[in-house]
Amino acid sequence: MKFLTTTVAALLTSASIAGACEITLRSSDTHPDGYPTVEGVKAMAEEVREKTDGRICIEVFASSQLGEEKDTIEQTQFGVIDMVRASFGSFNDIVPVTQLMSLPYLFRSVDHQHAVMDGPIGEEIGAAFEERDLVALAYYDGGSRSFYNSQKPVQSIEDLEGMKFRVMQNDVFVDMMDALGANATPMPYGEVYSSIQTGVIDGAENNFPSYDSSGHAEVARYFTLDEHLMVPELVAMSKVTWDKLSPEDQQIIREAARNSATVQRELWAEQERASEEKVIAAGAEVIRDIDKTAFIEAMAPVYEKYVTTPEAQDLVKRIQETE
Ligand code: GTR
Repeated sequence: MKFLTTTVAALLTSASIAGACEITLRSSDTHPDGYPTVEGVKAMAEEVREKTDGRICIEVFASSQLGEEKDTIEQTQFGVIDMVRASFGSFNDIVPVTQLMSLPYLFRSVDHQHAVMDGPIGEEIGAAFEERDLVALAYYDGGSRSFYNSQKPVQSIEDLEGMKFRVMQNDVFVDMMDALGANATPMPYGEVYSSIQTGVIDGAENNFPSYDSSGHAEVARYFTLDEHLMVPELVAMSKVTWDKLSPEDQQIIREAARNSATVQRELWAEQERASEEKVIAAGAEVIRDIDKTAFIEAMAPVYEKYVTTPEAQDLVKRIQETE
């Protein structure tokens, strides 16, 4: 009986807290609390809460609580989930232009990527999301991705031959592995740790913060810093949710999302360094002495396959020419 009373009291309390929020938006992220993307959306939530006097609350569900990335993107399209923070790589099947934005070695540096995403090209890409019932709110940093494996220190493309690597579930990354002579195993992020551990795959590829926070560094200690991908990350809102908001609230949300990108990018830079140091201290071997030019040249077939239409060629050219 006492248990019941306490439960009812707890329910009443949470109901009255929730009552302060007229609108509660659920936001999904695959990463855990403390990760820069999660903290970025929390900063956005805080600004939105302040500017709406607590009327609009954004609740961040971390650690894939609402599902794996691709599933949560679909649910966001349908308005089952209100917001999602995900890599462009997971949007490839839904928003075709993100395939081009996921091409290996397309971005030269973080500064180059910011110049592209924060300029007219970023606006253009944002509009493409809207056609798929998603409102692009902010571009976050995801650093550069490199290969890691449990077997041996990979120093060259030849070393990759025949090895099995998990990639995100999209065609560009499968073709990228083909171009390198390795085998791609597309699978959700949440399955990678056990797949490496049980030997289903030899390794995967990601940035230092993910390699660290996912625990992959524990099971795949050889990290080859080839930096083959720099994929933008996105905070998107469901168009279904967006259309229910007043123009004033939409404006507040847009601004808060933009401001949160600044927060996320600072946290990202710190986390990249911290994670690199942490995995090395824990025994990861980072292989830095590699011929990156060979990796870049090997990607030519991927560009040939995807950069075919005049529009695609023009976009890639404009990206490459952005200073
Ligand atoms: C991370 C990225 C996630 C997810 C993950 C993956 O770097 O932040 O959104 O895409 O990689 O490889 O699935």
